[in-house]
Amino acid sequence: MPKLLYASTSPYSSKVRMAAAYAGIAIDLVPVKTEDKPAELISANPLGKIPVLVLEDGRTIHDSRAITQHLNRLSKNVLFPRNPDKRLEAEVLEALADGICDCALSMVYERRTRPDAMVYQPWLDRQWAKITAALDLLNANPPKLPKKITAGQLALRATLGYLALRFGGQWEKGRGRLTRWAARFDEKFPELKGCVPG
Ligand SMILES: N[C@@H](CCC(=O)N[C@@H](CS)C(=O)NCC(=O)O)C(=O)O
Repeated sequence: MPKLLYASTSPYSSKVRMAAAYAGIAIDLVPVKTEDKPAELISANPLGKIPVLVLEDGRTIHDSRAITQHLNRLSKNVLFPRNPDKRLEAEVLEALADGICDCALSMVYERRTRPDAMVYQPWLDRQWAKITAALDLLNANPPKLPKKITAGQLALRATLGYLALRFGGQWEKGRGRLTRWAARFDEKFPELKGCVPG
């Protein structure tokens, strides 16, 4: 069985776990602490980032978007529609959701890795402005939640879970459509709730 090097708080790992579950692909979960730079992780991904999918034949796949594409091929297009326009829409939604996480993670690392006096507020503000703009766009036009969803919706659920975990109370105000979207997602796909960052 393929192994996923992951962390329960990692939004990209969360997306991939949801994608595997949604596509009905069994994976072994191997928790990893990136700060310890474990040899298994570094040999699988020299960037030392998770998630990484380790295939049975020893090949390794990163990053999370390469993994969702791989899972899509394995599942014969359960994660991305065949129709080119719809597929593009799903890929862009995944990229936007991941992009929000890139900004959020950059803020978390700025605070976590620098001494307090060296935390650079303009950098935090710049990242927060990007997150705000993306959330406003999504709140104005939340993606549909039909029975058959794509990796785009999975990515967005993972992202909102990460924001709730690290920025709880800071992003929800005025974004009721998006918070309701997450609640509706959990009602429709209760089997994926355990994959939300936490
Ligand atoms: N673009 C990558 C981002 C992966 C990423 O940044 N993962 C974080 C955890 S959420 C990580 O491994 N951080 C450790 C580090 O940067 O050293 C993806 O989509 O997989």
